[in-house]
Amino acid sequence: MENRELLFGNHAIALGAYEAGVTVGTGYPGTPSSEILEFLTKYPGVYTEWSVNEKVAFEVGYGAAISGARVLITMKHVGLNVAADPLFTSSYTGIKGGLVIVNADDPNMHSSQNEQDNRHYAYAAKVPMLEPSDCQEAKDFTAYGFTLSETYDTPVILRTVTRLSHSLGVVIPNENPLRNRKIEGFTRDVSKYVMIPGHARKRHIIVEERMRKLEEDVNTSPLNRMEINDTDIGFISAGIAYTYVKEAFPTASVLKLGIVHPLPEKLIADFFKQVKEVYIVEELDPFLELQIKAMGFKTEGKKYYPLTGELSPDLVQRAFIDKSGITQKEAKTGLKTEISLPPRPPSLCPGCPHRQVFKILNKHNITVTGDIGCYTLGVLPPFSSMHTCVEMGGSIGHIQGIEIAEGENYKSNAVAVIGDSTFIHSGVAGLLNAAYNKRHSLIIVLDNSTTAMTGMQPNPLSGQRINGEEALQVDYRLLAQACGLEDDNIRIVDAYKPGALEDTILSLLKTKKLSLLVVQGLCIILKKRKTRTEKKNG
Ligand SMILES: Cc1ncc(C[n+]2csc(CCOP(=O)(O)OP(=O)(O)O)c2C)c(N)n1
Repeated sequence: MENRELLFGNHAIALGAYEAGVTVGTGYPGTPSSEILEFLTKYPGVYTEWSVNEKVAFEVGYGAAISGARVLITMKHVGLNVAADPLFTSSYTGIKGGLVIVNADDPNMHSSQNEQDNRHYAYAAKVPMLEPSDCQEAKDFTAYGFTLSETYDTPVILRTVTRLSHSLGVVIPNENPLRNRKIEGFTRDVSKYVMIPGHARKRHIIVEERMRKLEEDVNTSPLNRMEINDTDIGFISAGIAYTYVKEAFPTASVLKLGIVHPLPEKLIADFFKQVKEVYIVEELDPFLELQIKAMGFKTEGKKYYPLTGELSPDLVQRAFIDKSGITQKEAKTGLKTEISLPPRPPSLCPGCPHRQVFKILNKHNITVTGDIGCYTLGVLPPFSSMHTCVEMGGSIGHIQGIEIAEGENYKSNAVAVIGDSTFIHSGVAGLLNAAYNKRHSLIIVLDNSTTAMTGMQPNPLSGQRINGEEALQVDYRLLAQACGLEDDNIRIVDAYKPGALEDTILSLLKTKKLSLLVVQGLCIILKKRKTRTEKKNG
């Protein structure tokens, strides 16, 4: 009997990478992608790192790939916005060792600020995108991604979603993982890797040729398959939505797309020839639908179900019940996957070191430009002390903009609030910008020594690497001094000393000078974990 394992989608992705000979994994945490790199770290012979942000993760991974290593880069969907710049041009240069970028979308925003559909990135950057439907495919498609990447000399995106990343499924591991691949190292090739306009124009032509070839080849790829059953009704679907279609309409025909970019036009035409009525089922944007309609096929999709949130087997069944030949009665006795749970609004943990700061900011009616992390919950009562929150690192830019727009009338009772991981991710550039452009705001870093929101990953302010080894711990004071802040306007205070904290906030605001206040207090969950471990170890 084959060896079988019950794995999370994210674990299956890590295993797929390991089996395909990956020796380098980089990324930045973000739900639902974070565990992939943590699982990968446990495999022997793989270097992994939490990079300071997704753009750097991409660049480090790219450097390793053009040196011949097989590389996995992981991030959540908004992370790809941060890494979009190198993504687009790496599509021009190509790679050498296989490069797979795992992009984790979060339909329904279980833990995200938006629910953008990142299939558009594959289209726009002209790179192939694979979309697995279950845990076995998560492993197999990841491994296949490296072959595809090397065959076509292109980065490949593997798209997962929360429902897959965080689901458990049976996975059959490969008994003969491809380890000990020879890594040639970097070979200079200026016209390929140096994208000055003269080189890039030529590379763009290569990219378009590559896309034409891929468009042809995907028609016969085993990742795209037709399941012909009842030919009165059929669905085109991919990823997790495919599993909903199968549950909702087990007897319908389905064209299952494992490669969502580029689309297999000939295969699609063949499906339309065999099936009378074809509908498209996909979460978020009508990405497949618009392209398939543009190919000239008569079909519908989003007309029958929402553009927002997640789908479910019930929702898909309700959308197409009239057309399917299934009776309402049969449907009612069939699926019941939607359970309404009582709402459980999140809140800052009892004992969280961030609570005091928000209490003080609320007491003094201070305007707060906010950022992303656990501390975003400062927006909720009883604190009600966050007034902007858009993207990681945004708070420091927002406060500068408010100051500029208000000019002479700047109330100067505004502060930017940002977590330690977020500060390192993209806040430092904002601080430097504020110093350079002579701003006067107070920036408060809520330092709990971890990236709490995404599951306690270390960062350069917590002094540890992904594998637990000790690492550099950035010195706030030296950093702020290097950006040009005056020593008196750089303060580090204990989060659990509310009196000193309040005095410092008010006195720094009074100086009307650019100031950095670091509020330090270990994340309460991490503190409890540490105490437990210490007790266990005697
Ligand atoms: C571009 C981007 N990458 C990743 C994330 C996921 N994410 C949300 S908050 C956060 C960091 C939180 O850490 P920190 O700033 O230290 O605040 P804490 O949660 O510890 O209070 C991350 C990585 C995101 N929202 N956007």
